[in-house]
Amino acid sequence: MMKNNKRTLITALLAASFAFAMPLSAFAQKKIVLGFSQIGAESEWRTANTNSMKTAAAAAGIDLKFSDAQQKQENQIKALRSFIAQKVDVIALTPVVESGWDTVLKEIKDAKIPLILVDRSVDSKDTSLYATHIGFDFVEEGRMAGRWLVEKAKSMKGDINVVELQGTVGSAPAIDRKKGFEEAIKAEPRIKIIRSQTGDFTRAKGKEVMEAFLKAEGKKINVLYAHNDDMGIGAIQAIEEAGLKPAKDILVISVDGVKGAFEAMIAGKLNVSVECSPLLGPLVMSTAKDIVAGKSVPKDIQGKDGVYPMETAAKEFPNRKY
Ligand code: GYE
Repeated sequence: MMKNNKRTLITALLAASFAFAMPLSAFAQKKIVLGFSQIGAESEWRTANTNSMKTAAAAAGIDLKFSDAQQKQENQIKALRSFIAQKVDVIALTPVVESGWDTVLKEIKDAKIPLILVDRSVDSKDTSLYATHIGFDFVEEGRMAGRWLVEKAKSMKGDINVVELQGTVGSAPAIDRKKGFEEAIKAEPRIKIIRSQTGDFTRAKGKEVMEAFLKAEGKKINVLYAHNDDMGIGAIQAIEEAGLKPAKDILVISVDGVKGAFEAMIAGKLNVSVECSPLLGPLVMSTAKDIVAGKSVPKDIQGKDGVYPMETAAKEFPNRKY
């Protein structure tokens, strides 16, 4: 009798553990679906960032639904609503501009889909609208660019006139890189920003706006500060076409640290690039997995920054991954 009871108990336990194990293993095998609203393909940085996201998703076994917004916030909002309708597991958003997200972010929250902000951030007061922001301190990047110039100014005479190529109007990196640079150059009153305009983070626009700067100010310009390398590289062409020497007649400072910038530094045409690594993919994927697994993640995760002056470019070039 005792024996029989024991056997029944063991059989019941076995059956129960199978019943639990089956759906658990089925769950473990279910791929995480991640909807990613990317800005577009405005720069070398952005292309490297998209590649990093796609490669890392594949390596992590995450099903990435990629949407390119062609620089338009309205396209991003549409993509986000479609991710909600598809009931994706996690949403990643790189917001083209800082403002105007509260309504759609609230919709994501109401749908109980965790949101990861990637690279750029939003100005929403309610930080419960997103799980985390994986990005950079753009203000500090601007400061690094400014500090480089303040140091350089020690070997320069007279007024130092700067023209500035801003990134996309209303975007976090444009607002913050301007702010940080202005803050740092206060240390040297001879440094003055004489013109500042957007070049939309693209080479073509950077060149076009630099041509206009040169037309208006000519030889008065001592320094160009571009919020990204692409605009800096476009502007270098404009400087050369105007018969001037970039990095000599006009110092050139830009941000990103992309391959094109390293090539320009090695060619002696760009003085310094502040690094802002676009290779965020692996961090985004591991964070998405942690969130789905119910682990708590930090509210702000920092990517890699640094300063690369032209003198270090040739030595660093073989180590560059983007
Ligand atoms: O610097 C620029 C890109 O948001 C940090 O966007 C990014 C910026 C990057 O277009 O090249």
